[in-house]
Parts: sequence; structure tokens; C-alpha cells
Amino acid sequence: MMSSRNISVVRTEIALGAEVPLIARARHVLHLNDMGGWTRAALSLYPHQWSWDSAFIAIGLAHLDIRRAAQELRTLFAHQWMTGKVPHIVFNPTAPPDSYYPGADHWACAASSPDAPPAPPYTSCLCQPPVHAIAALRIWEVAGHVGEKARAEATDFLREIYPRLFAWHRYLATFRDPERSGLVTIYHPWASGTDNSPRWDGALAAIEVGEMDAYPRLDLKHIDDPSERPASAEYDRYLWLVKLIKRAGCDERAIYRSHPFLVKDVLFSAILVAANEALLEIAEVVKASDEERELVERWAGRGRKGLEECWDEKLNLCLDYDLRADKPLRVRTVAGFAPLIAGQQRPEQLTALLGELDSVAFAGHPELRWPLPPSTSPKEMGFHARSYWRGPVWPVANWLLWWSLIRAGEAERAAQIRRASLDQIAEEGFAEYFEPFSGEPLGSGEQSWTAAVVLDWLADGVRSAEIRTA
Ligand code: 2M8
Repeated sequence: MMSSRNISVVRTEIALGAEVPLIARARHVLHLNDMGGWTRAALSLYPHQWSWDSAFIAIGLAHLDIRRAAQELRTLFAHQWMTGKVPHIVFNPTAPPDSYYPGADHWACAASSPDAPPAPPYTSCLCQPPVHAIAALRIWEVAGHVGEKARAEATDFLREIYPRLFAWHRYLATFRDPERSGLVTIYHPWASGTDNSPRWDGALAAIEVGEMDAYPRLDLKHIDDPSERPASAEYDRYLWLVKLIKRAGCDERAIYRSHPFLVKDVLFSAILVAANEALLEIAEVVKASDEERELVERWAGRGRKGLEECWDEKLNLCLDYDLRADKPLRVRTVAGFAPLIAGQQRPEQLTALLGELDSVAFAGHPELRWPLPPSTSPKEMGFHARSYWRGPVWPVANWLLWWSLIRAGEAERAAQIRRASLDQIAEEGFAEYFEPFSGEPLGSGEQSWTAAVVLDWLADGVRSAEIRTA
């Protein structure tokens, strides 16, 4: 089982004084995006509540204010669907109408599903990787360092959120895995969180886009260079898939039958395995029934088995699987480190994954500004140094690797990722992502989850109490 105690293993000697400005800046970003009870993903590009962003944000907030961190998850889960699904976006009713597309109006259809929560606020009908149980457990762990009262409140919070987390994981293990393969099926690249990654190029290429109305690229208004965002051909497909999902009435079974994009996502599935391990720890705290614990254990075991079947011995990575084409999607991206993220990987597999991580295909590339893995390997045809998930370095992806390396007992490697990430952000700011060779900050500035992971990294060398007062 994942041990929360290992998390402090990589404590390094950081002079508090040297890090205070970064702490203050990270706090400022979260403060700026705080909407009172929930946090927008970024100031202008993302004015709504995104599901996995909120989980990372809760992890960062835990070091500032335990109650507020719990509230972040509580607000998100208040919009959980009857099926257990946690929507990928909860739309902010006060966001200017032309700030994000497709927004609430476009997704309002989801509200007509019998499974949708009451609206407004409207939600999308997609979902995103389930970092939430990991975040809930993290809140409880941090509360333990704060004091008895905070721990008692956090335990109450776990009691409250546990049934919702359980329902969320059950939804993923059933609706999203009718084959019981242990792997989660996604219907849309947005559900992966790594939207325009070349992971999806093969599956998207097979999709024929039909009649569609013209649509605005509002996202391009918020950045300097359009190449930082997905291309038009990709957006056409994203919106075509949304149209098909709407046409199917957001009904899971109907989508499964007819949808042209059905992919087993290894990163999503690995996060679910780790989240199931976290859920087991939560189940222990809240004294959940044996029956439920057995189910969660079964889901975690099945997930590991599923990932094992996606392991590619030549690439030393895990590969997503295209259900429609019935073949693996052979592209080297950070998602390939899925077994590391799931945890408890075989020793030979861990060696292979670490070798790959250190190789020129990832963090060992000699021209990198910081030794951090590009989201897509520079050795891939689909690599693009500036384009979103096609190559840039993402702090949240590095947080996942750092956290996983600690759990794998690789403290030194974890410390390197943490140090390089903090240096990168201290120098270039709280960007959404970074050009891997020049280090240039790209995408949105003041991105909430970048600030959140910085706070969690800093808590590793500076006590949370000092972060709260810095
Ligand atoms: C990006 O995704 C949204 C769509 O969901 C977008 O491009 O408009 C992704 O990086 C995703 O992982 C993230 O949750 C979201 C908000 O930060 O932005």
C-alpha cells in the first residue's frame, strides 16, 4: 500500500529565506484565482472549475488552509452526476460569455441527462483523471502535522467525501470499463487531460468530421502564439466528438456503442490505481465496510493487470490502446510512465522505466534547459517544442512523477525533479507549461495548479506552518 510517511523522505535543506518569495508568489496565484469555495484553473484562459486541476489545487491549498482545501473538493463533488461521474468542467456562471469555448451554453445539453446534477451551474459531460482521492488523503496527512483539531476536522471531511469518492471510482470501474480490463476508456482527448498529445493522433486521424457550424477559437485570444495551442484540425475533431456525444444524449452506453473515439488511456488508468490505493487508506480512516474495501482492492489489482498488458518491452513504456482500431497507439509520451504512477511495478520494469526517463528520449536529452521530461519525447515525429501537450514541460506531470518516484523508493531522482521544477518556476514564473529547450514560459500565466504543486514541493523542505505565514 502507498505510504504517506515516505513523502517526507526527500526533505532537502532549503534556506527558508531563499524560498519565501516563491511561496508568496504561489500563494498570490491561488489567491488571484480563488472564486470563494473553488478556484478557476487560470485567470483568463480557463475561467471555470476543472476537475483534475481542482484536485491538484486542493493539494497545494492544504499547506495554506486545510478547510479551504477540503472546500475545493467539496464544491467539485457537489456537481457529481448520479452515475458517480465527476464532470471535467463545472462552468462558472459569472464568467464573461465569450471567455471560453465550448462553454456552458454549448454543454447545457448535459443538464437534460437524467443523470446530471441540477443546473446551473452547468457541467460538461466528460470527466478527467481521478486525482481526487490522492488529494483528499493529502489534506488529511497535512492536517495531521497542523494539530489535533485540524486532524479531527480533516477526518470528518474524509467521512463526508468517502462515499462520493467511492461512487466516482465505481463509475470508472464499471461504465468506463465494461470489458473489466482494468483500463479506463475515454471518449474524448479532453478527458485525458493531455488534449493534443500525439498519443491521440492515430485515433483522431480515423475520424471523419461531418457538418459543423463555424466556431470561435476563444482560447487563441489569451496567448501570444497560436502554435502554443492545438491546431484547427485538432479542434475540429474535438468539437465533432462533442457533437456526437451530445447527439447520444450524453448517455454512456449509447456513446460506447457508436462513438468513433474509444481509447483505453494508460495515464488515466494508472492515476486510478494510485487513487484506489489512496481510497483504501481513506477507507481505513473512515472504517468503511469490508465489502467496499475488497472492491477497491480488486479495482486496483485489475488496473495493474491491465497496465501490464499495455507494456511495450521495446519502448520500455506503457501504450494506450485504440479500441476502434484494435491496436496500441505507439507514441512515446510521459503517459508511458504509467506503471510508475500506478506504483508497485515489477523491479525489472522500474529499472526499465528509470532508464527511459533518464535517456535522451526524455529528461536526459542534452539540450534541455532543465533536466525535466518533455510531455512528448523529442525523438517522436509528433513532437513540437511549443505546442501544448506535444512537447512542452508541464509542472503537474512532473509532480506526478516526483510523487511516484518517492513511492517507488527513488528519493534521489525525485529530489532532482523537484529541484529542477522549482528552479524552472522560480526563474520563469507560474506558467501553464514551458518550452523544454529554451525554458520559455508558455500558455497561460498564473496557472493555479502550477502554484499548487510548487506549494506541495516547498512543503517538502519548509514546514507547512511556515508556508501558511510566509
Ligand atoms: C486543458 O484542457 C482544456 C479542455 O479541458 C482546454 O484546453 O481548453 C488541459 O491542459 C487540461 O488538462 C486542463 O485540465 C485544462 C485546465 O487547466 O486545460
